[in-house]
Amino acid sequence: MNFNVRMLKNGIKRMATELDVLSGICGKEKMKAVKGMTSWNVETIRADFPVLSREVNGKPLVYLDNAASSQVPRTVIDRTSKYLAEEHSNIHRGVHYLSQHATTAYEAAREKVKRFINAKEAKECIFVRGTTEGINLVASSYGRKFIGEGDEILVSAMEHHSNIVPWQAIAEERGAKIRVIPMNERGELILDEYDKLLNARTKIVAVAHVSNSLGTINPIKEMIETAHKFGVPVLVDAAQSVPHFPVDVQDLDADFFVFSGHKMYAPTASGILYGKREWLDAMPPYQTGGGMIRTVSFEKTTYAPVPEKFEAGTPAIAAGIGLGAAIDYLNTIDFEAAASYEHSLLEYAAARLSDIPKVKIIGTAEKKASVLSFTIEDIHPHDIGTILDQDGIAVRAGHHCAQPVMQFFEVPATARASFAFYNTKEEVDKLADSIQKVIEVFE
Ligand code: C6P
Repeated sequence: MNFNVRMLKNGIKRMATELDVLSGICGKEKMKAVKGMTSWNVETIRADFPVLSREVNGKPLVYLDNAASSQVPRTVIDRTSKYLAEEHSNIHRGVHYLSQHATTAYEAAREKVKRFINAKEAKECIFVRGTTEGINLVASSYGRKFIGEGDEILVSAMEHHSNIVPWQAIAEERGAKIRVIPMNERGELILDEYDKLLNARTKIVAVAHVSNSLGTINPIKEMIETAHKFGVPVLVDAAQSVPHFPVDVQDLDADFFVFSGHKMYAPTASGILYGKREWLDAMPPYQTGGGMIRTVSFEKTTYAPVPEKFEAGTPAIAAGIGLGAAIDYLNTIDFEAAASYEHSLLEYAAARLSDIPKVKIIGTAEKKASVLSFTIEDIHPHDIGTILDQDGIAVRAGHHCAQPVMQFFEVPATARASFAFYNTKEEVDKLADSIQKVIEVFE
């Protein structure tokens, strides 16, 4: 096809889509959101994810539980299967062909992670099973070396339990104290209070990049800069940011940066703890055993350098290679455009749900990503989730492993829709219609 004719055809197609989506919608916010959605070819992207074409309860699946676990593209499924079918072997141990091949593939995945988050060295990227394991590693290892009696650990009011409980455990063990950065009614951290909490006793700040229960994007670059003025390192829980927009650990100057593969289109049991080399070198091992040693005798053991020091035992090899494939996949799409599309979708969903009487959105920060938590008067979120499920719509209902957030907003739980770049405006409309149905059932 002639290039100009093709451009013209694409332009007409785009205009038609735009007109189509604009029809039946009113309100400035909705119009703005819809406009942002039209330059992303969501149908092409959806075709990459096999599960999205299935039905649930006789209805097309509407998957809005991406904050819990995102779906996996065909390329990742194929790469993981290929490893299991043709390349499976233990790594870092064998001289034989398969072992060397698997080692190369696994280490190539580490290199991909390094480039994806812009770490200085691949050695700074430790493979872990997920965010929970990564935070436990830092809390335990950094904590045993650097946290003592009377020291303080700063966490925020909107943390996932995985970024609270490991710190409580080490605080109890070491005689340290947890201090909490408060938030306002919109679900935004109060930075003036944060500044006041930092002091000479503060030994680490542990904060979410994006809240899984509210969707708030925290100003972590600014928070890291402030902490560094006090010489305090910062751990960023990036479980909910890495899947949704590009990140750069050097630009953020994060000391530790942790995320899970299964929320970024990779298999479960894959995840990364990034740590600045100087911290990782200074920290003792977390788990000990095979793979993390240099020499062992009954008198004395010496440890391997990073990353091996923190990777005791046989790792989740297929999952690690799958994580590399997920990064390859993200590199084939325009991730900035994906983020902008997703944001428009979130704004559209917020506008649609705000129009429904009785629905209350929990978490109205100015800067948000992916997550829309809501309640419907006194209807229990589990009932909301169950009725939506009958329409093939998957949302999460509960406390989202963030009970302090529920306590702050004085709700037992919320329903939560969380979006990925493969979700559509039509799916948001189905969500809104189904919520209407929930209200009618309980009237
Ligand atoms: N949040 C959710 O539905 P793991 O389970 O280790 O992969 O990730 C734990 C975790 C840590 N921090 C944040 C901000 C998270 O969102 C999660 C996982 C899921 O919100 C499951 S509770």
